[in-house]
Amino acid sequence: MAMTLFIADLHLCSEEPAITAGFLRFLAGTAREADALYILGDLFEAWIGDDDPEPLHRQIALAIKDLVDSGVPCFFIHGNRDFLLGKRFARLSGMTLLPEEKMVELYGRKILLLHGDTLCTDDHGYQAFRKKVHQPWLQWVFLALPLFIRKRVAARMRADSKASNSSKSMAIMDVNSHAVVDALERNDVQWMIHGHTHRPEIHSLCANGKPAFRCVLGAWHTQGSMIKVTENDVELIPFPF
Ligand code: LP5
Ligand code: MN
Repeated sequence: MAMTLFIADLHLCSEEPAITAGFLRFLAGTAREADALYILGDLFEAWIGDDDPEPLHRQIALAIKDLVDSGVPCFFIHGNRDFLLGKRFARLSGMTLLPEEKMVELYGRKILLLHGDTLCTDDHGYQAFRKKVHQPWLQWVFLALPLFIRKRVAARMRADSKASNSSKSMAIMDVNSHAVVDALERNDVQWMIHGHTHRPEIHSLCANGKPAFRCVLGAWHTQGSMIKVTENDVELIPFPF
């Protein structure tokens, strides 16, 4: 049956080989049956430039390329960890890079796709951080730095992020309901799929004066998480690695 798959928040890194193995198995198995695969951000734990020689990156790119070459197109929306993933990695992996919000129509159903961080508008600290690191000139300067310095900056940002998250409430780190309705109404759509919050769930709400649905992908910690869209259904599916 025709189906399209969505995943997000794998946070791949060399220290978590079980997640990588789970992803490689997914790419070689389940994903082959899809009409397309959408990766909605945070595929990697941290991305400091396409020139990083980390062998894991090449391994992942080639595995995605195999899927694409088998006839399954793969699309990518940046997350807050891998917003610097660029054209070189996209070319190597055969993935198509999408803008931060993308409307798709699948089997007659219109769906808004996004990473999810832009919906967390109550997290003022994060939104200020995001605005800064999304400035093209700052990214350009960062990418021109030697790799060992970029690694240190990223490690520092990760440590600061962990420290600041431990003092934030769960509510602040979740999506803001007005931001959700606003995104649905701006795009005149009843469905959205996102990740980022690591709180897998299909929420019902109201937007454009009609029922609407917010589908949240889970992070890949000890198991995988995907959303399967078919002609009849939108299903959130956890699965073992
Ligand atoms: O990532 P996670 O799950 O820990 O928490 C996120 C938010 N944190 C982040 C930061 C990333 O983890 C760091 C990733 C590094 C990537 C590679 C380096 C690229 C460098 C590029 C430079 C141009 O996204 C966290 C949210 C949480 O999700 C839930 O939504 O709360 O937000 C923060 O921790 C941010 C702090 O709250 C705010 C810190 C204030 C910073 C002020 C501006 C500093 C500007 C620095 C510019 C160099
Ligand atoms: Mn994220």
